[in-house]
Amino acid sequence: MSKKILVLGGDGFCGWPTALHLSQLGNDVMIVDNVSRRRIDAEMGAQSLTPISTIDVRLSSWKEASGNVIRYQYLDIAADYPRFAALIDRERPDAVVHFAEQRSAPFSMRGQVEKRYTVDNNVGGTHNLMVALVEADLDCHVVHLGTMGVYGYYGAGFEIPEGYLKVKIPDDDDILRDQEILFPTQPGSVYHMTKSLDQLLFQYYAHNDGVRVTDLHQGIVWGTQTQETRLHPALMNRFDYEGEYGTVLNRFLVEAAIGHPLTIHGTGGQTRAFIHIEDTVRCVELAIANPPSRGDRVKILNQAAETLRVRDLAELVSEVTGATVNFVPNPRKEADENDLKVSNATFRGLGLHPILLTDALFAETLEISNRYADRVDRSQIRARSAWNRSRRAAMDEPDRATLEVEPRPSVEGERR
Ligand code: NAD
Ligand code: USQ
Repeated sequence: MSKKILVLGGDGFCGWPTALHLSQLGNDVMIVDNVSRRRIDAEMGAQSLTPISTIDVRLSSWKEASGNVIRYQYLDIAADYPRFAALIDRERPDAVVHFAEQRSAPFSMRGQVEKRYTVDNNVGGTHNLMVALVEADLDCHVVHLGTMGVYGYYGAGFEIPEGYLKVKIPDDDDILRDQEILFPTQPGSVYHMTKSLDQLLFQYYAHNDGVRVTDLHQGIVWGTQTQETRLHPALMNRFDYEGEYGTVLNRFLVEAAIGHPLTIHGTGGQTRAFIHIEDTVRCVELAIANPPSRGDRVKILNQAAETLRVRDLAELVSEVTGATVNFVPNPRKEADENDLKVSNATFRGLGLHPILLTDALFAETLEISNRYADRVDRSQIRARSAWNRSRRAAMDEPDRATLEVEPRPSVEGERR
């Protein structure tokens, strides 16, 4: 059944293809975005690897390609509460998909301005959404893009469940009582901390006001194109590769395309969860179709296809492209080596057969990296944000930062 859906942050990397997909399914979609992501690019002197059209051209091209209309509202959901609340009250959407946050961990660690902006923007925007829904007395399903990083990366030693942890707590008589609690968060950056804070806002408003919320704990998204963005050149999705917004696999592919050594932070023993952009879009569709009931606790789903170590990822890219590998001082305060096992039982149960790095779409992402290699600004490759003063000092040591080494020989059974 067709729904009215607001896509907050619908001009971004995940939001744009999601808005197209939801529109293609016959929903009435409105994008709400303040184009802050494009503004940050301009401030950094950076640009998407792929040429992206203005939002007006994107929307007219979508109408031309599909016959469908997506409406657009320019709005800062964190800074302009009165207009945001009025929009919610006027539109009365069935669902709101919330992508509209500052999503780069390195950008959030740049300095005091970026730390404060990230907290104000992300927590403020999420809270404004909750308040606006309650004030409008609207029974609307919120689907929020959270992150795997709220769980932390310090090796739980067991499969991370979907959001909640079953624990036994001794009562006054020392009898063990069963409880289920939010999985304790251990955020690794100011950005990841805002996602942990979002969780508490959702828990509160679901309990107090019956707001229906699904929080998707998503892994690192790779790839560029989806079925819908391939329909017209002006629908092309963005592709970040620079040191702040570029995520690890997309960066490695661009580095390979321009003959730059792959920049492994530290030992490369960090294990992370990954998902292709096509599956992000599909998961949001599945989440909207399977809302919690009013009064239910927040529904938390892990949105990840597979887990890999960073150095295994580098080895994979190196095998395919012949790229050399460079172990650079890690700008981040994070575990050098960690295990990561995550349950994605709910999405699999709903019929998701996730795309894996070994699938054909890896070749498409590599092809896009090569096609637009002449748009790469090499000065934007280096990661600049350091997590603390000692990481900054290690990064600034000139000869370590430029030392090139051969790829580490792979350890049998290490790839996950
Ligand atoms: P993005 O930066 O490309 O898109 C975010 C969009 O939100 C941008 O278009 C930006 O202009 C808009 N926005 C930000 N603040 C806003 C505000 N106050 N008002 C209105 N619009 C605002 O990021 P993305 O990669 O598409 O990520 C989208 C969401 O998914 C984020 O919340 C992110 O934390 C989450 N996520 C992303 C990844 C990933 O690998 N990209 C992985 C896990 C989770
Ligand atoms: N890394 C490298 N070399 C690089 C870039 C990154 O070794 O050139 C390492 C990082 O040190 C880190 C890992 O790769 O250990 C992942 O870094 P990333 O930048 O790809 O991803 P991250 O900062 O975790 O953030 C991204 C998105 C964020 C999302 C998150 C999902 O930017 O919005 O929430 O992935 S997750 O990691 O599962 O929390």
